[in-house]
Amino acid sequence: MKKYVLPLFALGLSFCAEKAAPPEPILPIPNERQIAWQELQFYGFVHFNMNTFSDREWGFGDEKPDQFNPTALDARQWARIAKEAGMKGLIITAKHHDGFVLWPSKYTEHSVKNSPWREGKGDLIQEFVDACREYGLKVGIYYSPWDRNHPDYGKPEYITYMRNQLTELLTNYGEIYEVWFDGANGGTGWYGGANEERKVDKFNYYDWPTTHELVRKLQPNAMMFSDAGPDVRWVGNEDGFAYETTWSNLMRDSVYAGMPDFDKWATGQENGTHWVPAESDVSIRPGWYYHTYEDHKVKTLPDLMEIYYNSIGRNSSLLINFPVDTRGLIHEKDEEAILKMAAKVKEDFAVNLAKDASFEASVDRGKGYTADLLNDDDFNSYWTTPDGQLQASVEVDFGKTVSFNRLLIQEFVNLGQRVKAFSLEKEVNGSWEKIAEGTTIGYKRILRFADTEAQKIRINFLDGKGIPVISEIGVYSAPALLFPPKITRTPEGKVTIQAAESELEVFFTTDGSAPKVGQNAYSDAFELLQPATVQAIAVDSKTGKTSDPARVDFDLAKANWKVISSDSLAIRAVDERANSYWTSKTNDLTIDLGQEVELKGFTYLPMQARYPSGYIADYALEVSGDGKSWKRVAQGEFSNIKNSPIEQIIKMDPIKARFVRLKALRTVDGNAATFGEFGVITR
Ligand code: FUL
Repeated sequence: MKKYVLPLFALGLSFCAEKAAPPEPILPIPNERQIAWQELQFYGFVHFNMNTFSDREWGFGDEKPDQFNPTALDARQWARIAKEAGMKGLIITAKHHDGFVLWPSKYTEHSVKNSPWREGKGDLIQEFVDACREYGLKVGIYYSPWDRNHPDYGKPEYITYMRNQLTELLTNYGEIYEVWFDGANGGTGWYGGANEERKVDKFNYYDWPTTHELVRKLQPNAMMFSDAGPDVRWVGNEDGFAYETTWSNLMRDSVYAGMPDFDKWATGQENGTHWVPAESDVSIRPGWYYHTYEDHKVKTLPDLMEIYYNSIGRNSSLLINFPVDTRGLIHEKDEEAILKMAAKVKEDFAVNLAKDASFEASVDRGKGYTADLLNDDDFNSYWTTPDGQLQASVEVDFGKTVSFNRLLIQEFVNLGQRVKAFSLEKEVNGSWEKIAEGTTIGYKRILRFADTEAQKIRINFLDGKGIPVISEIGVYSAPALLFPPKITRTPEGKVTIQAAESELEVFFTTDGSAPKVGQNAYSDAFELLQPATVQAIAVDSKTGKTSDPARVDFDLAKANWKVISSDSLAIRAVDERANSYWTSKTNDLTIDLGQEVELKGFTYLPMQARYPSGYIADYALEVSGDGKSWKRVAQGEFSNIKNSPIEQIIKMDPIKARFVRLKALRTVDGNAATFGEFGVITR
């Protein structure tokens, strides 16, 4: 607070003054359940179920309970890691799209009760709940409405089945904080042996209002998640990123789970009728389920920090997934990654430079709503302006010059989300210079910008749905992160390793061993035609800091490949550039590998451009020795490719081939097939 020498009578007056009337809320506002939930911010997902053992992302429904057999399952390990990472709860996949259930449900045989795990006497939901309670974590349940195992899926009987199972889950395991209804539903499946496609009317089939009522009755405090809420909504991507403009308001009556074009709604709407805040979900690896071949694709610290700032820093909660492995444990690498992230978040927000600064507003609403409440660490106290005063600014004087690169703002959203535009300025020789700006704030907004120095800053509230009502303002100086270098290879086989900044040194290996400081320094691009693993670290010799290692598993270089097509652009499918792609009018890609190879699989990267089209959903791979007679050697589905367009890795029995052809049997949207990048696996 600014220190004034006040005449005694003025002090007396200000002590007697009544607290001013609070501002009117602007609807919609969060209810009590949502207010309690919004404080959680960060919690975890556990994807562990049949897919863990079938090595899939989406099971077809024809898997057998005896495949489910973790060797060292320990839910306490999951809870310990989540707790150490600062998560407030965990959500488990009680039933995924393949229909297998992790508890001994009365209503199905497709359950742990018929698996070898704990000799069929286990109840994984119970073990999970016990572990979470021991570590003080809240318990959440993921339940897939789509069920590719159940014979009745698509018929009214299935809805009764679903409600019976939800009743078991929401009655027998104590307090549940979030019930997660996945939006993916309807399509091909085993369905009790029918092996067919079942389309459902996503708006009407589930009769959601009745199911919601049931959940409310059994668990009045549970938040219900789906693409469209009712309590918390999907952020519209599986990257863990909310948007520059993110409203918690949503036209809830016109959105529903699994609707087409959901992306349009993902940012929320300024004039949304209901309070449905966003939740950003993302896996710590490319896939949601565990695959050994992703052991070296665990997100790096810079990846995870990007996710943190783009979710929690953009008015969203963050749900990070652990793909628990076949032992039944969170993999060591995933543990290491999440704990590094937790430590970095702590480091970035270790000192609030505004804690002892003085705050002065251009205007305030009077006693009880003054600017000194902006750094009192109490979300429930706030600064606001008189009615009608939409524009205002707050000056922060640090008392001395400080260096900073983060601004954290919280809006008191319990009275509705308001701010539409704000900016941050610093004082330079008596005039104001803009540093950063933003649109929405919401529960929490964090702006990042380059290191800058000032004694005084000013936050300007420029536009809003009503007067600004602000709980907290914090200023931080986050230490710089050392990014792992980028490893790339041209189709001709030239490998380049590039550090994020030129003054960093790079050390690398190509023999599978870990790179070490001082050994094998990188200077120039080198040739690598055969399959090999390249790993590299960046080192800052001034500070002695070392980055996480970067790693790329290269297969055969594409130097002698020929794409067989009359379209000259087809080369883009094998140009080793993730951002280029080719649209195939014939829905296939044919390649002459230039030599006979022993093929052990292939990779397909869907196009990565902003507006996706023609992702392959169902594929076939054919091979040939002469380019004339062909043999189909693999066929299947790229599960979840629509929401998670990551590189698809398909392994198969070894086969000799000189020519390969990847065919799209179906694309996600029915458009001509697109190819971001195609590769072969020969090792
Ligand atoms: C998606 C599912 O299809 C994925 O398999 C995963 O469970 C993810 C969290 O939601 O819609």
